[in-house]
Order: sequence, then structure tokens, then C-alpha cells
Amino acid sequence: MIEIIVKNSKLITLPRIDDGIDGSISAAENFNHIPFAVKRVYYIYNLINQKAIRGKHAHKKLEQALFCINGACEIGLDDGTLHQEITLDTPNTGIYLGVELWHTMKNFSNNCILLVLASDVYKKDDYIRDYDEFKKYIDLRRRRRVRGGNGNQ
Ligand code: T46
Repeated sequence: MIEIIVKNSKLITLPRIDDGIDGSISAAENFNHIPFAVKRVYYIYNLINQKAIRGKHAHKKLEQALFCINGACEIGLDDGTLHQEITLDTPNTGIYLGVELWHTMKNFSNNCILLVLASDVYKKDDYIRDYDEFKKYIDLRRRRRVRGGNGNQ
């Protein structure tokens, strides 16, 4: 059993209904299995280059849930203090990827399909693509929280 130690993340286990040799079904519902309302679905596939490293960014407001629905890949999570690598290789086990988490996706099997459920439409301004900028951003948010603000200014 994987244990998530970084902030703003947790494992999501979807129900799995098995129909024997006729296959299996897993379903995800807003605010039940997924802790937000899904506004966008996208998937990453055609991972011919197994050395590909994707992600390398954090989001300011976007929440996501990642499921490797075919094959396998490794997700790196970094909250600015703790770092961990998680292998996703089970279609009904995913990761909740909350705000302010630097993440990478790598070690893709060539049949990997990574399904992502997102809390908002694509917004370029929500990305932090520089690691030093990410560290400064989360330090500032932390200082604001300590001073008693909600960190949203
Ligand atoms: C994330 C990880 C898990 C769009 O036009 N619309 C979209 O909805 C998405 C997701 C991407 N794009 C465009 C933006 C770029 O020109 O697709 C291109 C590749 O996007 P990016 O380099 O951000 O891809 P990844 O795999 O590094 O990151 C993606 C998501 O963008 C990101 O939000 O958290 O998957």
C-alpha cells in the first residue's frame, strides 16, 4: 500500500466492478471519489519515448486526479519540503494532485495512458514552470498564512 507523505495529495481508490472474463468497470463521481467538480478531462498517450519527462511544474489553483488506465508510469511529487515517487500501474488507483505541488511524470511504459480529471479548464496563467519561482511562491503563501491571512492576496 502506497503512503502519500507530501502535502495536498492523497491516494484515490475507485470502486472496481469485475465481470469475470467480460472485463471490469471503474467509475469516478464528483465529491465522492474525486474531491472536486471535474470541469476538464484529458489524457496523455503515445509515449513512444520512454525517457520522456513531463510535468515539471506546479499549479496555483488547479486540482487534478491522475489515473494510469493502461500500462504504468511514475509520478514525482514535491511540496517544497518533501519529495516522493509513486508508481501508478493500477487503473482504479489514482493520485489526487492538489495545489502547489511540483510534479513530474516519467518512466512511462510504451502502452501507458494517463487519464487526468481537472477542476478547471486549461489556464496558462495557473502554471508555475520554474522550480525557484515555485519555492518563492510557496514560501510567500506560507508566510501569509502564518501572519493570519488566508494566503489568497
Ligand atoms: C499537469 C500534468 C499532469 C492544452 O492546450 N490544453 C490542455 O488541457 C492541456 C493539459 C495541455 N494543453 C497544451 C499546452 C501545451 O502546449 O498541451 C501542451 C502540453 O502541455 P504540458 O506541457 O503542460 O503537458 P504536461 O504533460 O507536462 O502536463 C499536463 C498538464 O498540462 C498539467 O496541467 O498537471 O499534465
